[in-house]
Amino acid sequence: EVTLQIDRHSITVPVGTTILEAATEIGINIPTLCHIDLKGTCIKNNPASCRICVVEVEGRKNLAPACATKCTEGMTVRTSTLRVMNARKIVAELILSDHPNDCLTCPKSGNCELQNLALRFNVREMPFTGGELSLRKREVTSSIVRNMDKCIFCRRCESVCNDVQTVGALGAVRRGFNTTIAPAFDKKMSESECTYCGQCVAVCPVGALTERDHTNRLLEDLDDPDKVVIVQTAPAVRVALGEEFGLPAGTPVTGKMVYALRELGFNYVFDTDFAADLTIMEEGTEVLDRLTRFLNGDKNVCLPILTSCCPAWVNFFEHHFPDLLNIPSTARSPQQMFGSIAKTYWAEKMGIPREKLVVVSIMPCLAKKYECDREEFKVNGNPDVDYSISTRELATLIKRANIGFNLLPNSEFDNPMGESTGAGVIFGTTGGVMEAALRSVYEIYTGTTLENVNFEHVRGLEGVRRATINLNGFELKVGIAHGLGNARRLLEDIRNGHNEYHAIEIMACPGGCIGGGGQPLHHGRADILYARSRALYEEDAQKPLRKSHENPYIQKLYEEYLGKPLSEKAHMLLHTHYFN
Ligand code: HC0
Ligand code: SF4
Repeated sequence: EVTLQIDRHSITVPVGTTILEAATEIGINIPTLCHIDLKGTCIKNNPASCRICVVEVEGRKNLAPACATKCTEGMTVRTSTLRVMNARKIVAELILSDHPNDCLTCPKSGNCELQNLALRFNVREMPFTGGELSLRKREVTSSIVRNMDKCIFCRRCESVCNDVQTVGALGAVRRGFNTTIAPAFDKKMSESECTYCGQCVAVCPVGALTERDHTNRLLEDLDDPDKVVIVQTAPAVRVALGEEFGLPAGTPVTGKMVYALRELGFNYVFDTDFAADLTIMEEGTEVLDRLTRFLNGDKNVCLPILTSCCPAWVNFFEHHFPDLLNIPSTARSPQQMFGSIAKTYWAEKMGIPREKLVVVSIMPCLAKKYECDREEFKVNGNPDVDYSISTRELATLIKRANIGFNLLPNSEFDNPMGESTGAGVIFGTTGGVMEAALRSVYEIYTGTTLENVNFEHVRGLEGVRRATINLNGFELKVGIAHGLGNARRLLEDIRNGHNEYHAIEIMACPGGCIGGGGQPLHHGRADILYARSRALYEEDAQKPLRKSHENPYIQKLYEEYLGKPLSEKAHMLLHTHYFN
């Protein structure tokens, strides 16, 4: 341990602690820009390049970056002398000298870390402007918008794309004034190996990386009297949306959200969690099917089975593991199952022609925008899910429509596609899909009632987790990975024949969907992810039904329409195939 003085406080910290970490512990809020470190997850970037966090260390001539300077015994640190404040302000002014001055119309306005710093440092003039501005590429993909003029070279996106996700779609190309962050050879993102996980957007401090915005398109559809516009909301949205209205992270706002969606003008408000229950029926049956064949000595059965509900993960294995395409479950994601059922079963029941029906999804995810645009999820060019809106986009719509969110009463989802069990709710956090599957697989396989539905071993934010479940003497081994880097390690083991699992859940985003690229920005705070995850487990615990196969509307859907899981009709509507 070392003891040091920071401003007027004395503090003792373990050896290796940085000045920034020590200061944070005693409530001193040193500003940062390039630095990000979500403790307890793998999201980290610390190039110590922006120099916004400089402090004075007694006995040293130069100012020191707090993010990269380790505390030493007897050190005296000053975080807010005039010299320090002026240095920070000059750094901000220099960054602004090569940054477009269009804050008013920037999609990041109000949420931009550079803008916030300019405000905090009282920047009132731009002393270094007037020179040339670097002109860099803009690109609009199905999910992500790149406006590299706004890039400040913090390298956060590069760190998450390369180190956390191991996708390698973003890096520095060209030199000097012409440097930009882009796919290799300055190719388009849409032509690169980008999975659209959106983690680059989640960490970008400025407006260089943002989401493809569909809010205007939605407002036009809602205004069109010839269209029936219905919505499905993903599990992770309800525990994060409140943050956009000043509520603490992890405040469940399900009822207010449903009410707000009705106010916006949706004709029916449904729940993706219903389709999550449906996914468990199909995927769980696939698990049971492969296990039974395995136990009967079938040498050709593919194990482990991998979940397939995260489109960035699907994109990742299609690009990087084309030799393993027969391992993942063929089940479509809940978003796509919902769209497919809505535009067949439900539309037929309601007598609504397909071309009049608009299915919108509210997702914590940017890859979902890409997913609903995939050709295999369209019928004669008409998509099962027309488009997807992020949690952040929904918040802006609610604000634009003058809806006083915090004062709204609760409203219930419509039926039949609004009813879900607790199993569907926990899909939104890492480990939740596996836990939901285990609840059903256990009961169906053993024929006995599961007394305790909480599989604590698969919960938490550890990068890779494993658990063994006793099914009437058979030891079912399951694994969970979140973050594509962790997924890659598991897949490489499988490819090399070192597999210990029967089933694996993979979600691309650290934390699962609660940490998705379309969520309210966490600005580097891991406690926000923990709070959202906890809230989902609490919502699950309060549900009267907690096992997908007990959802009465799912049972009815099979009786009236699909027959049974993995039936021919279920295959046609609820399953897919993969491409490389
Ligand atoms: Fe997710 Fe989903 S849990 S991927 O993160 O499986 O986006 O929230 O909607 O589809 O249900 C996202 C979240 C979903 C889907 C569900 C799954
Ligand atoms: Fe989207 Fe969830 Fe996958 Fe992230 S983990 S890419 S939010 S589906």
